[in-house]
Amino acid sequence: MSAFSRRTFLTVATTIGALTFAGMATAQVPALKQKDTYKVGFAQTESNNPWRIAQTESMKAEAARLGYQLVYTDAAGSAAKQVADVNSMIAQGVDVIFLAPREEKPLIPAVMAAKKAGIPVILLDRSVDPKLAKAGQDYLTFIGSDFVQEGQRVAEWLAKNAGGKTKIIELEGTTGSSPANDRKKGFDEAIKAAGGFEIVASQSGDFARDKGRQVAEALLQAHPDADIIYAHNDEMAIGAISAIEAAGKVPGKDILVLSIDGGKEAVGLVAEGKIAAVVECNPRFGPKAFETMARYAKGEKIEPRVINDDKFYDSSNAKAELANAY
Ligand code: GYE
Repeated sequence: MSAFSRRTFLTVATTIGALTFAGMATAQVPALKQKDTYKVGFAQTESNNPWRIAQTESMKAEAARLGYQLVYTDAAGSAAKQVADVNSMIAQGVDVIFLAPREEKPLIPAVMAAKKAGIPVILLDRSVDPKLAKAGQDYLTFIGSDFVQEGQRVAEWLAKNAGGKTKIIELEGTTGSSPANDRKKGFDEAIKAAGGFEIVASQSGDFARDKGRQVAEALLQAHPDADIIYAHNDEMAIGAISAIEAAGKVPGKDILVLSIDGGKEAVGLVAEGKIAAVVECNPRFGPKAFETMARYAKGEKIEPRVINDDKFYDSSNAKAELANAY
């Protein structure tokens, strides 16, 4: 190669390199313009419990306060419908999509389709598989609670207050959802580290009251010596209380029940002594969701996770906090 052609080769190679890099740079979250008003999508996963209803109300109220048009869909517990809902929002040309992905993997195609269509996605309350889609690249950010920490807080309470009870039935949330995965991880690791406890059974009740009741009933029969039930949400804990009572036992005395969410009914049950403790999972997303969107439109760099603060309820504060619970 002559000196000239080597230089030409190097120039061409550098140009190709720069183009490749530019190509990768466009593989970023689509931009959002600053505008007076927006058409915004909110793809809800289901509406079968007070937590979901509080979240939807918070999103609708904030959109209305800002005067934005909200395209709202409810996937009714079906990941496949939720993917279709997001595709329909893309077709309607929304500016942003707020997505509460029902499960970690099946919603990946929806995230990628929105990105391809140039619409930024903000994940609300549940996340997607971090190996398949990344914050700041495929979607803007995840806004929600630290689920691992929620599980840890339940375990820490038990380590201090279980009073000799040790045999745990765990009622898991929706299989493949990030809160079920992380609430299990946080709890199981912390309870193991605490020592002296045994998880005698762990099964999904799909975050639903009646499923929780059925699963608790079967597991209490299989493990009559179980004296603690840890439910990944209030609904399953309330179902478990029915199962405990149907088995002729007293919740709060024979069996300690603990849960996550902190809705009014559950906080009331803490005040009554039927639930021992609840970690709140804050459902009031509206203000933070729309503020994050506005910060992005202004050109601010958005952190990959925006974490909500959660309260904790037990017999020491449940009565006083009841009025503030959702
Ligand atoms: O705990 C549960 C709901 O994703 C954090 O989903 C949310 C969970 C919440 O259906 O009750």
